[in-house]
Amino acid sequence: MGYDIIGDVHGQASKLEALLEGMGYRLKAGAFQHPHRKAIFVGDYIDRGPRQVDTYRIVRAMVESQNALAILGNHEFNAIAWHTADPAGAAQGHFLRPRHGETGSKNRLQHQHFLAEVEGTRLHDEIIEWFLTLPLWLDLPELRVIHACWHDDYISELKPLMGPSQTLTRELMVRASRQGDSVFQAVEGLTKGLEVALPDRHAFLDKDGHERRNVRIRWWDENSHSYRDLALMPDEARMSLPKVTVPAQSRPTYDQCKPVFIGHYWMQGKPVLQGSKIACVDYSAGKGGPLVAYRWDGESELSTKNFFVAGGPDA
Ligand SMILES: [Mn+2]
Repeated sequence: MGYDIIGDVHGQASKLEALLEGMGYRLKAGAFQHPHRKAIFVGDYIDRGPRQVDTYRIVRAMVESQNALAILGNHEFNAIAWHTADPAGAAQGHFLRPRHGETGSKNRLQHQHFLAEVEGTRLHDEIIEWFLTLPLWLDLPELRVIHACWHDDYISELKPLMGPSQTLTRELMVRASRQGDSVFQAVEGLTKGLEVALPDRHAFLDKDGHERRNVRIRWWDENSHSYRDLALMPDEARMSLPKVTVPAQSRPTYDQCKPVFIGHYWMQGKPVLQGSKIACVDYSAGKGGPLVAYRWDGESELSTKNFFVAGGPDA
């Protein structure tokens, strides 16, 4: 069985249709299908794009007809949290993802295209229920898929707490929404990427002018070692970081036992591998870039030739 691992769609249903058709999938009985391949979606189906519900319908129909597998991205996690009453503040109308105040406005803005299509409808509930059925990762016999970072310790911590097939339970949703809870850290690490604390006294100002003492890193990059080289941030801010080695215990080393596919990182340019067994398939379809897939045919060493690009850049 060949797998086509598809990047973050972010409501760009037209790009998704073009990509699937370009790879030989055809719409039959309501679901895109291929005679001898399956699609795997790396998460982030919603937010930003013009066809939120259509994207959901395409992906769900493929999953339910066994033409695709799909995992949870941080945008689906946020959507569930937005829609779930906080048991500690339900009487005050609080939700797991804040809807009020400055944070609430920021959260609503990020979610606005999705809310514009579904807010207050029965369909909204239905979509959230379906998001809760999505696993946080796939560990198939031949390959792995996770939205942002394959991290053995976080995975081992969550596994015994999860529902069948690596899904988030309501209880886990609550813990994953409480900063300081180990479940929060694990879910955030897996779906948003690995964050490391800067060494003593180092801090930088983020794009909103807030002081930050943690940075997200390119966890897959085994050739770089310092905060400055590993940090994921605009070059100008990055150059202010110390050329000090990130401690080995703060970084996962990928065990290389099989290929792992990720999304999430808003890559640009021509698709490249992150390692011989690591490939990111997110090329910013949600921000004007193309939707990208990796067409996997059983190889244990990945090849740049197997990236498939469709539907971009935006006109
Ligand atoms: Mn993401």
